Amino acid sequence: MERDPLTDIDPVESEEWIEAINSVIETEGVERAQYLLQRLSTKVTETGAQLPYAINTPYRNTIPISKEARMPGDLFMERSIRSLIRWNAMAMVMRANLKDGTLGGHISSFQSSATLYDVGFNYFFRGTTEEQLGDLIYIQGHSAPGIYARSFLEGNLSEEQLDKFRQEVDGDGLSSYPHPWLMPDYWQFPTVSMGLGPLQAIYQAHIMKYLDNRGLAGRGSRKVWCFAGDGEMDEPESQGAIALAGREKLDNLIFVVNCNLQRLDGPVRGNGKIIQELEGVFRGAGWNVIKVVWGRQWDPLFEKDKFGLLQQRMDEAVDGEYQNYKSRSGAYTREHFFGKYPELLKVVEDLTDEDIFRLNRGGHDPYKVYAAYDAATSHTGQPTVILAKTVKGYGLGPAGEAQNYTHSVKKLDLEGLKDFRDRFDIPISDADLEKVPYYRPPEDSTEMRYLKQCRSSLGGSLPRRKSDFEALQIPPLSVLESVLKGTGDRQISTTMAFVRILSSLIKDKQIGERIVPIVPDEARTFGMEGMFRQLGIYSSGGQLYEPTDTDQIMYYREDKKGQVLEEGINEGGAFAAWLAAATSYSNNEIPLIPFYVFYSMFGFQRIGDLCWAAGDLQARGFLLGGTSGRTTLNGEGLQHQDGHSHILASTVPNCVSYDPSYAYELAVIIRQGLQEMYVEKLPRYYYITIMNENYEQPPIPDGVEQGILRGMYCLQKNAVKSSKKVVQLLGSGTILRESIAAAELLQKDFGVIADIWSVTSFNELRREGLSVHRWNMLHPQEKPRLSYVEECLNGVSGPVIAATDYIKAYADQIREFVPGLYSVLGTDGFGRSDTRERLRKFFEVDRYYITVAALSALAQENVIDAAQVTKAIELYGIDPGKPDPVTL
Ligand SMILES: Cc1ncc(C[n+]2csc(CCOP(=O)(O)OP(=O)(O)O)c2C)c(N)n1
Ligand SMILES: [Mg+2]
Repeated sequence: MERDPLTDIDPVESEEWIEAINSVIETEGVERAQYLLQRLSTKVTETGAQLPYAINTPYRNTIPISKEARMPGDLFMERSIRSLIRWNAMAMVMRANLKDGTLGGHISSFQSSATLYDVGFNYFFRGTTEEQLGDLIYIQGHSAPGIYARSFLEGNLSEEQLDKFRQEVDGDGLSSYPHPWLMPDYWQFPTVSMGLGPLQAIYQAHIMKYLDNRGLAGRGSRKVWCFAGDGEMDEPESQGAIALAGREKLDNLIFVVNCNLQRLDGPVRGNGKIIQELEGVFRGAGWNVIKVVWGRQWDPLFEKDKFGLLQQRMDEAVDGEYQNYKSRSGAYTREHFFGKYPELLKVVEDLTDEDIFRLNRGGHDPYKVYAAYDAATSHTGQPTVILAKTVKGYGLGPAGEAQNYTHSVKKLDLEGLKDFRDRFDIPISDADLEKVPYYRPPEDSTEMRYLKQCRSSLGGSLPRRKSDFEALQIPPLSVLESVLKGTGDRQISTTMAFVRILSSLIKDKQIGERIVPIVPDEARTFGMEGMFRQLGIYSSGGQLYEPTDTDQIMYYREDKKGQVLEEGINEGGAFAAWLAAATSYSNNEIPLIPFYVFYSMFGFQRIGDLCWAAGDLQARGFLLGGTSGRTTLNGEGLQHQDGHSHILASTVPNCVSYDPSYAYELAVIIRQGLQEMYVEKLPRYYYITIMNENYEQPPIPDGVEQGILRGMYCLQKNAVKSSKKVVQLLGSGTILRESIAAAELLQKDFGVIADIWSVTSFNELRREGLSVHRWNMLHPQEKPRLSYVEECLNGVSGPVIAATDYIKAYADQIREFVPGLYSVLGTDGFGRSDTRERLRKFFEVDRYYITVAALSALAQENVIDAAQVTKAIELYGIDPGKPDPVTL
């Protein structure tokens, strides 16, 4: 017997065990072997022993050769097509940078993942047909050139379009990364902000199951494919929701992690192994893990590896070393990888250094990738992650293959181009090489026919995005009559009004079932728990236990057909669920109306990047920022009291935002949102803040609807022509009620008359004003137009004083459009817990401060004497030496 180089104290005994298990496999099958191992491992763990293989397997392919599904197509044909895609992808980046060295772009990422995409496009990714809706594919953002290059070969993009890569200003260029906003008929998912793709993909698959269970599913069974980088997996967003996918058994979801071992600056895990780490993490989260580490060339070496020495060497080498084997040479690999053990050197003694260099990685071997995809698509009961090992900058040779700098390579020199051309057999002559021409074989060539055949049998070219959808039938405003008519003496909050509005809409025959209420463990905070029983909480497993509150009317009812999405304490995930529902009009061809209700402080601030992606995605739906306002959410404290989400919302160009005071305003805004998004199909989404302060909700006054929607309207017109001491008070959110109280003080204590305006949206007022002023600037000789703010305030007299529960910048936005003196009160500074009254005094937005601000403005305009202001300060007990709250 040969010497076993592994540290084995009793090789004979080891051999007996292996023979025994072999005989079980041969006579009784693998399942029996699995059972016995299970029993054995249970036995061993009784002693307290830790079994590492429960979570990690050796560093090799998960699918053994004997179980690999065989790729049916023409390997050589596919290689030559893939080579052309590689070339054109590289050429488009290079040409963009030859034209203007500042345009950027990436070559190396796609070169590492070309085979991963290609096998998918050739065999697995289904397009939309009469019978089925297409698969949904999240593409790694900076691999976009490779996807364009395929579209070019397939005849869907022209050379002129490729030449406009990253030149998007004219509107006809190809966007730098996948951006549905810029290429609405092509890209489906914005992915380039690392981590958002994986998170969105998980919730996309989740919402597809939800629709399935509710009987709203579209045609056919579909898969969500998510391509991600190994570096990208470090984002908390990438891994943050994988447990949900495992728990929910999302077998419609496949992750493909391109493990090229590198990120932008250097190795992902130089001192460890990213594939092994991810294997453990995903397996622990309940995923089916398929490692595709080694390509076919290694198979014969494994056969020669009697004692697992090759495996041991593979297991012990770290990623930093693996990177070296590909950035250096075959000779280097022989010496440093195989050379560690003389027995291993023997295994490769018949191979030349070139042969050793060509020992390929799994992610570059179409056979191995095919087998993995085949296994993933037929796996049931679990999501699958494919961990494919590749080489970053594959094929670039010394110009960048596996080099630390390769992420930023944007061009090759002439030698590099020649090498690349020769390596991939691109039919371009030396003379033409310098221009880096695109290459597309003639239409009737076998390659082109093969390529087109592949796609037509899978339902057509991808990516493709559907923008249009069937408009919904939205009920008239009168269905919200109960909210519009006011509450009389009863005091309720706008949050309670919202719940009433939502209940009415859910009862509507046309749109009721399309409404998707989403909460991140906050339903009770918002008084929405009535929906638990009424609509049911979605649970793919139904309810396997009797809830403790079954005897209550509003018990915690989980249901397979539940309509409410209760996503737990997980604002990012709940928002991603909202995104999937808000884009269902496109991705599932079923418009949904999601209402995501959350603590407003944990909205835009917490998950701003997803809110930005929502704009790119043309999401349609409602975000409700609950318990909003710096002083309205009394109690809680600094990290709860939101005084700036509106400013953040205003940065998303197609997010329409409102801070209404009254229930009827809320009703009008929601009705308009439904009309704009689902009837007029405007690509926008709504952010509305709602509050928890109870007060009497007045009935809707006549003729205010347009004003509510445009951003302000006159609530009380008190001044008459003969009035001298007049001010205009603007209030938003519940602070409007302080403005109303200030008007009374002004009149009673100082004989000043105030008109009162309810401002529902300083953001919308600013947008409109800016667009009007822009028009005026560009049309100097035409009659200037008036902004809506000017329209409202031009004819009125007196200074204008605005007060809000948001930072001053919120109300300050309209300064440019306010004629005359404008002063703004807001809640700048860190929040803190106290009563509303004390908080409003602290932040200087209460009725007394509004009164003082109004008098101060009148004094500045010499309408009253400054002594009147001093009198007010004394009368209301204001301390002029009080520190500025922004400093506290
Ligand atoms: C949130 C975020 N941070 C940083 C970047 C910049 N960035 C783009 S690609 C990249 C490296 C990606 O590495 P990896 O995920 O391993 O992908 P590879 O190119 O290696 O396939 C970085 C840091 C980004 N796009 N998004
Ligand atoms: Mg990488």
